[in-house]
Amino acid sequence: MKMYGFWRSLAAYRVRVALKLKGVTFSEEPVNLLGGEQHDPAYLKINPQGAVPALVLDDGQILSQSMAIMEFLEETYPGVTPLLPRDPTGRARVRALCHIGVSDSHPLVVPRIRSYISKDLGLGDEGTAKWLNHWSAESLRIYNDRLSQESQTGIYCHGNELSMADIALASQVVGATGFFGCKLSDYPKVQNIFDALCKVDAFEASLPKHQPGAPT
Ligand SMILES: N[C@@H](CCC(=O)N[C@@H](CS)C(=O)NCC(=O)O)C(=O)O
Repeated sequence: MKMYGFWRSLAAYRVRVALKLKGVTFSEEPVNLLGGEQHDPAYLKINPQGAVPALVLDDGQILSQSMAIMEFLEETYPGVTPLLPRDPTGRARVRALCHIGVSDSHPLVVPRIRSYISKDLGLGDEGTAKWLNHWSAESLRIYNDRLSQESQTGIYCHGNELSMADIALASQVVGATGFFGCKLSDYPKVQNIFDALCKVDAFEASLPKHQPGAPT
């Protein structure tokens, strides 16, 4: 398989981790989001949405949207590192935890939104940085509150087994602390879980700092 990604993309991070946890062999082709390559006509043929990740399967079919790709991988490789619990309520909880990051928070900080509020709406660099910090902090606060309060939380987001929720959580932490000025120590439960996740090779090896193109 081939994944179109970018070193600092949080959505590509999610798919990178999932591919590694499932033991899938893949190559990664960078799309320079900071240089606008997502708008190149050649890339728009791969993903008309102009976003990464896009996953090209061995038979040439192309998948997009990190959540849909994680679900696809789970359905295709159910026996390798299951990413959803078996019980329906557990599955609903894991998916809900995913959507806090994937659907509610991450879309507020992607390049197209940053550019629109900064340039088109005139918020400028300082206003945009505040926006990014605010919504990133809000997502970590919500994760921290839920994960602290709910009895299903274990070493990881859902008990002591890895799940998609951990992938979504880690991607939010990576963005919030790496790019948008949040302090992980303000969210102790999230910090504990993220520390545990970083001991898992798929999470650590997928971090932006290890990807080609990342600043040294
Ligand atoms: N909901 C999508 C988000 C995809 C997305 O927006 N990716 C960002 C990078 S993290 C992107 O490529 N943005 C391009 C842009 O905003 O111009 C997913 O989870 O895959």
